[in-house]
Amino acid sequence: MIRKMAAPMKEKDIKVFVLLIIVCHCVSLPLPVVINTWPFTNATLAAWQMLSNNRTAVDAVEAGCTECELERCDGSVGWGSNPDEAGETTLDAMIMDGITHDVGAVGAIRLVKTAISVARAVMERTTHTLLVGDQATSFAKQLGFQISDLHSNKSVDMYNQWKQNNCQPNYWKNVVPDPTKFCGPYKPKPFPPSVHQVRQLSNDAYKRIGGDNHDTIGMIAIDMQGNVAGGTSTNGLNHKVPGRVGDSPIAGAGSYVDNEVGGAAGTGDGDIMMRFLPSFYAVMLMKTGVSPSVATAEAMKSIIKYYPDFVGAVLAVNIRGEHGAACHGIAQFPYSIISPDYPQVTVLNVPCI
Ligand code: SD4
Repeated sequence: MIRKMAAPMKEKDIKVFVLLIIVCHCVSLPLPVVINTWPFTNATLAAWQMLSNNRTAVDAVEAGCTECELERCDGSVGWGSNPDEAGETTLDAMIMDGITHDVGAVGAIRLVKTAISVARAVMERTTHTLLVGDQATSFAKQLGFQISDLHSNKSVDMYNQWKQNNCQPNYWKNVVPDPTKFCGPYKPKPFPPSVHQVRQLSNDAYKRIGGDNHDTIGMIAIDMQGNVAGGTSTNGLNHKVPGRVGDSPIAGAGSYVDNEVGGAAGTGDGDIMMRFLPSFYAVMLMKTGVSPSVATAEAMKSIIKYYPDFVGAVLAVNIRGEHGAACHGIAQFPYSIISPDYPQVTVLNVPCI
């Protein structure tokens, strides 16, 4: 079979072609973009201001998450809320740079209010990815971050009420005394001897996100150069076992970005989410050409299959500025966006699966 070869382009045609590509590129790329979980619109604006000043996506994500940390968005981000079982508020945060795939994160960091900035310092001043607990605090102190008490009247009240309520709810199982009725300290309850243990899908503890503890900020920014960054910040779950680290500082769980694809971020029951890496999964699906809405829905479905009572959401944006989200366990999930298509910060609601 003889194939017809295209005639070689003349110089003038090439110029028109290049111009067309540039125009198409601009038309189909509504950049820059900031998108984040929940109606945390001040955070969206803080990130947008960075991008408007031609700063990087990483700067934007840090600024947006910092805004939420200091504003203490919904009590779920920043200091002074959601105390752990010892009455202390600790923070989880991460930041990821789509250019390099560098990640910095802190888990259960104590005594520092601006966890996202410490996460950025982990990324930029070490070759590590995640620092945790007291040692993360020492790292921050060494680099000059301010050390402050993260208690507030609210967190002290929350803790006292929880103690008065026999430490309910909590996250223990298979211990004595019965954790659904009593406070600890707990001891392991012996398991009955079994040769072939039948593992059943658990539905016991996973209705525990609600009210005060479901509003982590997860943010994706794409800057004027088309570079992508993602980040998260949270104080985790109310009355968590001290030392617990959630999904938010785990790359691929809390957030994930790829400069050639876009990014995703999650919020919800992190103990479950980190078992499925929903942000990574959504980005990998988008890489195959799947839309952000479908990619996030697939990521949700992969979790619900095993945890039908799961509560949470994932949002995603691709480098063409298309965005979407999926959620489960609540009626709808609001997310905030600003871009040339949405010149004012806009809160969009998606109905949940
Ligand atoms: C966590 N994923 O620590 C966080 C909590 C959260 O919306 O997102 N709340 O499990």
